Amino acid sequence: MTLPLITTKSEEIFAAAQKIMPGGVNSPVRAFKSVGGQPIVFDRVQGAYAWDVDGNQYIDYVGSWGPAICGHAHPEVINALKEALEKGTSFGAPCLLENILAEMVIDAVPSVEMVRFVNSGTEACLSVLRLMRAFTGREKLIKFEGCYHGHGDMFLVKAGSGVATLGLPDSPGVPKAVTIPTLTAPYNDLEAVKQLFKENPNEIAGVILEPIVGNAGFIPPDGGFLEGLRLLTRENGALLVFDEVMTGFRIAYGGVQEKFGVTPDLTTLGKVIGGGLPVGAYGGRRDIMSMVAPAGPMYQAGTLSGNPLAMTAGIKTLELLQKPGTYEYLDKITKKLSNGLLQIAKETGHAACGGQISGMFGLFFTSGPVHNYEDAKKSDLAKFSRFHRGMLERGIYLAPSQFEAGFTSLAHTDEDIDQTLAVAREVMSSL
Ligand code: KE4
Repeated sequence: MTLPLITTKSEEIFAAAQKIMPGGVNSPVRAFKSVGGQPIVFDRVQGAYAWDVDGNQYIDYVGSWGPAICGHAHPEVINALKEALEKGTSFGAPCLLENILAEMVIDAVPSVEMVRFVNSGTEACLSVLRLMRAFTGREKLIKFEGCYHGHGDMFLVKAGSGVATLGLPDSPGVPKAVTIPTLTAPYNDLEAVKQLFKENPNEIAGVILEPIVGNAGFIPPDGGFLEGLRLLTRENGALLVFDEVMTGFRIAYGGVQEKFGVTPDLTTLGKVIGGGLPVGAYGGRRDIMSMVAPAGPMYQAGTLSGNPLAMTAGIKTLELLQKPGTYEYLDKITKKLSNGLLQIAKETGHAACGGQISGMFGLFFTSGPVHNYEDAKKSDLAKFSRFHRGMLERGIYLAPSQFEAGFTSLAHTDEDIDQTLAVAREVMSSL
């Protein structure tokens, strides 16, 4: 990597993109609005690396926001897709591949006895909310400030991710009537949840949360928080929903619910289970899932749901993740990265906190601790932007927002981590 970073072609392509697509992107966070500067236009990815259209190579810690956990374009996934392509791209009819991936998800995720595939995490969360309401006959839901559950109207209340990045706590176009039943509490605050149940007796369908937050930056649950929510929801006849779109098959093969030993009633999934192709899923207790059409009255449908290509990529990805030592490896290299970044921040005089669990990590430029979104917002966002740009110019591609998490993969090597830490030391010394 030579400085200054040459991004001529990225600039040309992104300038043209802004004329024909809102903000030049198909998902807001990609526009680098939160960190500023020229977004990088990707040309190709492989393993732990990405190359932009100007030929610059990066060690990639976004991994398409989670799906690339086995490394980008894993040859076994690509070959499986090539084979599947010969049989067609979409059936719109039942196919064996759906059974296979469904069985794998049911075998892996403690809460899932039955599952429905959809085409995105947003669709999974929209559907699971409708199911929560259908099953309980109640309308209200509790979500947590800074948690992001896709762009469904009822969730865009103090959401995280791109909404937090863009400072749009309530997006225009969301009818007040739709968000009134959405109650919010600070993450890790059981007392606040207890109070909401007290103020809304028998009206709350359920509680939905990221069991480890990735959309307000990386924020793990405090000890007892998940267990407390399990108890509170049971006591109040409400459902507990883990949105594991980001954490599913990343924190452990069975997700946060396996690693932390707390089983929700329903779970949403996405990203990893599609191996990089569009996918989402919601699943849980059989008595609840049996309400979903056509087995039951709760309607939900999708043209490309369960399509053979996404199923194929998901099956192969989960097969790769089943190999012994997978999660130990992810934890080892990500711990080295996270601890290294924190140590370097300390040595170069920057207040910082953060951590990692398995292949998911985060770093805040604040002394912390960060227990919730309010704490996260105390970070030095300007310093994060300078850090992001400095790392980018030296070939390290981090998520372009303080309110995102970082992701490693099985393709990241010790040498990649060493290289990343060496660059981080150079950048932090100059911040
Ligand atoms: P999608 O609709 O983007 O597939 O999934 C929505 C979603 C739901 N739940 C959780 C916990 C999520 O993290 C997401 C999506 N994550 C973001 C990353 N912060 C996707 C990146 C983007 O919006 O471009």
